[in-house]
Amino acid sequence: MWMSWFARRALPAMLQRGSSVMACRALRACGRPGWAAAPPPSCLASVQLRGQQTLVSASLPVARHGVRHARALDEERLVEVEWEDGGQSLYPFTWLRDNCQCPLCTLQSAQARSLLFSQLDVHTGVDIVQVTDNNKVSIVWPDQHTSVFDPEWLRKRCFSPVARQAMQEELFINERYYWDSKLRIPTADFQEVLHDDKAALAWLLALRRVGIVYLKGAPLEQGQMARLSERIGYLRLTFYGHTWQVQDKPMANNVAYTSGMLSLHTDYPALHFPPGVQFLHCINQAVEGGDSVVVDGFHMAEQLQREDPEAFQTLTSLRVDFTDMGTDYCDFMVQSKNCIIDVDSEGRVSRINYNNATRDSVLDLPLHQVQPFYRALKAYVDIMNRPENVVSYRMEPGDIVTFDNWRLLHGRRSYISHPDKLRHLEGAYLDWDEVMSRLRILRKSVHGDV
Ligand code: OGA
Ligand code: NM2
Ligand code: ZN
Ligand code: ZN
Repeated sequence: MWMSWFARRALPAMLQRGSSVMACRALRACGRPGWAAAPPPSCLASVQLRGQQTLVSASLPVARHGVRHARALDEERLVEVEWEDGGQSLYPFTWLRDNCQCPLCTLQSAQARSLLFSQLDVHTGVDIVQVTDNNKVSIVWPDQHTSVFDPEWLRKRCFSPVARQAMQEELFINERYYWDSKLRIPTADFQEVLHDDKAALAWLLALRRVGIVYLKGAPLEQGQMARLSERIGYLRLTFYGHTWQVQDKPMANNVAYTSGMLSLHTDYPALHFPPGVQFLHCINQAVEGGDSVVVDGFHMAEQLQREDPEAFQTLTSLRVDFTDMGTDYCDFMVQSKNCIIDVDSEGRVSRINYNNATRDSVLDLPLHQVQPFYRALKAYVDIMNRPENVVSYRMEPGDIVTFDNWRLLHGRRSYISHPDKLRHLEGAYLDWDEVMSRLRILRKSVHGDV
């Protein structure tokens, strides 16, 4: 009882160091990962307790609701379903015919539509709409084809704005907890994440909502990135390899492969589709230097929009050239054009693309936009470098950091290189589609819903 209250209420507080309330958006999410009660000593916060309620079932009503009545509204070409609880849903004729679940229209083994679009009459009427004895909605179409719809299936697909929003949140888990320097990075045990579905679910939920999760207790040898990726699906191959070794290398093909400082960046904006998720495993840390820094790029973008709307407008509209060329396991000449801040069709920040090292000297802008661009980028970089926004941590051998490479900017302090004891991180990329796929499967197996 207390635990589930805690699991639902404690997340935002547990993520903060100190007591002041940070600008934190979207705390209305229904599902919350579980969080350990004992505050960890440093900037890390434990994630997930075994056996604890980790996710309050989806935001949709778990509708065992029956159908009271169903009828065709012929003028509007809609079927109206009245639910036992008094609510109503409307479904367009065409959509219902398109989504007939019978074995002729649906390949059930793949849960895929086998009805061809050319077979669909997008102006179809209906002959008969009725509620069957076992409380399903049955529709006879003008060609006498019959469709039978399960009430729960229908209810989830209700077209009302509230139901659509709930379904989208359930599918994509888009609500995010924004953070600043007071964040205590959610932390889990590497072995538990590999072997326990509840721990893996809590890991991926926190990765989605917070954007960063620390895993401790990994073996001190290469190969752990591949194991962790297999827990999800497959990793993202790039020109740097399936996994890549961050070390001080002679004739480095990337600034990351030196002992220099890396200012806050996202990885690989030189690609038009940069990797969504990044894993870094510390195998060896430098004796001096090499500490890590991260910021919440979405939170910083929101701050920029508030403080300097013109700069925000510039960074969300001007496309900047990025370049990456060299040789790794093969040679490459990569070019991209990305906005520093991507927004979706509703104006919400969806991805940050910024690595100062790979920002091209080719800048495809008319002269009068060059200085405004630099001014705008400086405004954004200045905000992200404010001490109140930056979280610092130091990776020790056996530590893994997993983070949202579309949202966070990360960096490292320079370090002193010892050739006989090289600082060594192994890294890997994944994409959000594969991570979200595993998240949905784990949610289903752990909670038995959706
Ligand atoms: C990188 C990187 C971080 C580190 O390789 O892109 O950000 O701590 N490395 O070396
Ligand atoms: N590494 C770490 O954008 C970048 O070049 C990030 C990529 C070399 C795979 C660094
Ligand atoms: Zn059918
Ligand atoms: Zn990086």
